[in-house]
Amino acid sequence: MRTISTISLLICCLANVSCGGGGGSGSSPKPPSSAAVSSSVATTSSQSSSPASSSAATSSAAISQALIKINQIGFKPNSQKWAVIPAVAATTFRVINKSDNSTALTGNLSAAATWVPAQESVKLADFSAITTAGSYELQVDGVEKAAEFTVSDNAYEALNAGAVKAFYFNRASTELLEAHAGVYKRAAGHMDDKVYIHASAKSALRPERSVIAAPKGWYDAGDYNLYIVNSGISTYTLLAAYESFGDYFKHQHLNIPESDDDVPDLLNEIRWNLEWMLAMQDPNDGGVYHKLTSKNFSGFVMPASDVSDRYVVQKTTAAALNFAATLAAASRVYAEYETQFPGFSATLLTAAKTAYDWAKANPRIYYTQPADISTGTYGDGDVSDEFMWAAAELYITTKIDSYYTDVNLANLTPDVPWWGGVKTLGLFSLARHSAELTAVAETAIIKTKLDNLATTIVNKGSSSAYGVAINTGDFNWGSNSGILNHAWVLLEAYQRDKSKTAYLNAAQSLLDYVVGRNPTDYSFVTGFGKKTPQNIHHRPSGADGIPGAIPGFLAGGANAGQEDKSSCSKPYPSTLAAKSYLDEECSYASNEIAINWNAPLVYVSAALQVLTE
Ligand code: 9MR
Repeated sequence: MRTISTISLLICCLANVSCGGGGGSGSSPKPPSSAAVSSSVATTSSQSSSPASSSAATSSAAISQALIKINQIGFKPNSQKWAVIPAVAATTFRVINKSDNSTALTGNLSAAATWVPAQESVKLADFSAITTAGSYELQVDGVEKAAEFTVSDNAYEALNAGAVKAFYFNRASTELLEAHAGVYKRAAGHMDDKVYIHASAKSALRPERSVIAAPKGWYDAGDYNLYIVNSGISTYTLLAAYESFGDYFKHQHLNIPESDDDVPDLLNEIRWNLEWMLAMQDPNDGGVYHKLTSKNFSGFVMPASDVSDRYVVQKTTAAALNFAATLAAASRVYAEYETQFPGFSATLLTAAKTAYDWAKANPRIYYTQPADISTGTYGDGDVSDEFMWAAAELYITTKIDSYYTDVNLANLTPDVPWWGGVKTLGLFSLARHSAELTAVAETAIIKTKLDNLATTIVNKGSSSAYGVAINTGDFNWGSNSGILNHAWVLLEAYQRDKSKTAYLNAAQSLLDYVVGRNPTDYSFVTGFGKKTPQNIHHRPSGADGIPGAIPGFLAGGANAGQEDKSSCSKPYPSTLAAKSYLDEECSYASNEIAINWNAPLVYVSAALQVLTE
């Protein structure tokens, strides 16, 4: 899109420097373990600050070297602001304004409580009363290091732009020019203009080893393959962000090749992937191939050096339905841009409908990994949720009531979405569009179902010593995305009822977790925060010869499964769930990146930027 507003932040991102503030913090509905958290804002700016490190009154033996856990990006003036403090003896904290060393706030800490996923005893500091833009330091006697944080009106704009730009960095079939990619420029690879039909995907009109073209799209993750199931949820998540915060995205400039057109850059970026998705449909029957892949994962080489043959593999029901849902949603979004992309919206809708019809005629074709293929599977033996999602999106876009009937709302028990569980995505869309639906839509029930899920999440956080709505069971492969998907639920529900500030605050806490308020001390977004992943399991980041990681990518995060531990020469630092994170390239189970992990980061960072007023 044609504006030049955020170039400076992109320079910062392209240079792979820390784009966030110092340390930040968190927020949440209520301090979980104590009613004792209270604070008072200083009335004058002349009070002197205490030393940033140890208080003179505290003996060195009692000083904790553990860090204060805090959002490292910063806060908006009206964000709730929380930090997790090691359980030292102190019962109070203070906030120093760095501009003049004055004490801006003093407050009480909550009582110590143990956070089970990390077996840490901690206290919480609530410094939400700091509502003036600036740079601050949070100090607690007995904690060696103070924590820095910033407050600003545009707290999450750079993070959000970086998270979207990561999709550009993961584009297949194209050269990345220095003008857009800076030091991360690279030669084109995976043109995918000659892709073989794998034996598992053969049909009369497309026999085994016949050739199709299916270029573009985003690499799924740290590998160079593309999978429809995961592409679908990722693309929908970005579309949902656009549907929710279109005015915000209309003003975002990402410096991507299409930035000079008059289409929002987010939609330019999404279109790159939609074009690939369209090519993954067999025009002869409407079925959709599950993935486009090499037979095995490539080595850690740049795209241009991976010249292995590429295949489309097996048509599946899950792929057809993910495709149908995503393209139906995209059709209504791109209808706004008919002048720029003539016929695109209609093409998307036709493709969505034929894929859905194929799925209804082939309702139980599950992915089976062929013996000669070893890349990711995204296998799913239950596609009832995919049917609900696709039906919901087709209904919203076409207003044809029979699609609504297919949703079967009575059977939809919402849960936090992930690539294998997508029914709640349909609920999100129905709730977002409830004002435009036909008479058959049970809008009150839709809203209640969403509300109930959001309430469950808030309650989950209310007893957490870290003040976050996650527990030991949430630390699985890609946990950071699950954590942000919890926030996404809360933020969809909040937009439907803005009196529910507990939803917004619980979502803030979840973002805080991902960008620093967690036991690892990492902000899990490359290049954004004080301590960020350097060695992500991402082929271009590993092979480009440039130290550190390409910016804007969310690492998978702590994963109690530690499925990769035998592949890594370095051990995980702990067996505890929330500490099972290893910033090593070998750690595909905790330190890979993926498009479906970045997508909720885009949604949540935009939401907190826009909705925190
Ligand atoms: O995100 C996927 C995770 O839920 C699974 O547990 C894991 C193992 O099957 O696979 C993850 O997806 C990977 C995909 O199969 C291939 N590209 C990289 C993805 C992220 O690790």
